[in-house]
Amino acid sequence: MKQKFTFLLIGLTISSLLVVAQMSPEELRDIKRFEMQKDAASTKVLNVAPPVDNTRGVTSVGITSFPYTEDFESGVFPATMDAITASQCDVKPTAWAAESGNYGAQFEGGFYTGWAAYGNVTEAFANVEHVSKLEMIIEPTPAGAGQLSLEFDLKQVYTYNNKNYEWFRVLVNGNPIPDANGNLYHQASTPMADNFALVSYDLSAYQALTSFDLTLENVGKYDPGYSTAYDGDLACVDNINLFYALPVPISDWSVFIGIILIGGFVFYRFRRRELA
Ligand SMILES: [Ca+2]
Repeated sequence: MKQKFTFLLIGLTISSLLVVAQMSPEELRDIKRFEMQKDAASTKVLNVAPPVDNTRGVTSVGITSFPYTEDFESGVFPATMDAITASQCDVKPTAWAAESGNYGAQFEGGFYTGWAAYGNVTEAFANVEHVSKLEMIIEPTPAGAGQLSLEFDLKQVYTYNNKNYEWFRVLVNGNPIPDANGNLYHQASTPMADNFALVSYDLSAYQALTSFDLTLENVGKYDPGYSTAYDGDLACVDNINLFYALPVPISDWSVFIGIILIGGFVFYRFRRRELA
């Protein structure tokens, strides 16, 4: 029994040392500062123990009417969205996450507990403590005219110059789907200087289904209160739009081709006159 306990103690010590070995000197300094702040009952203490809920969202009201838009301006999540958080993360409407208006949805990390070094998206989302989600149930039947599409504005930030501290993706029925550019996940390209960008998803492969789950999912290491030097490991989402995209009508194409032809003709006449 005593021997087992010793092995357990050695195992725990080695795993703690491994976690510490992965951190930058700056990060280690902030851990110390955070502990001191906590002792001094600082106002910057982060959400140490939000409610744990890792189950699929089943309480949200199905989205049946399109276009469906959500700009988070009511300051609370609508009945059509389930916010699901684990122990070291959160997702909530905040002013900081707004692309426009007063609110956007802010996905964030927490404390370093449970975080390891992640080299790819699968490893990162295998984390169980830092993953937060917004889940929707889409009921497209009967399908409208055009291709069911999803768009929203996305901005991400990360801490300690480590872009692998923050990852974001979209899933249908639990499977990651690519955006219009083929990206199965998103990461910021700078720690804090990225702007909001519009991301688009083609959902037409699912529009014949009676219903499907649509999930916006984030995994991030730290929350915004952790370090004064960084904004946190966050994904900010605003202006969600679920709609049926119509193909460009043929009449519009003929106008476009007509402009090119006439433009070419005018240029030809101009050149001829110039050469004459
Ligand atoms: Ca907004």
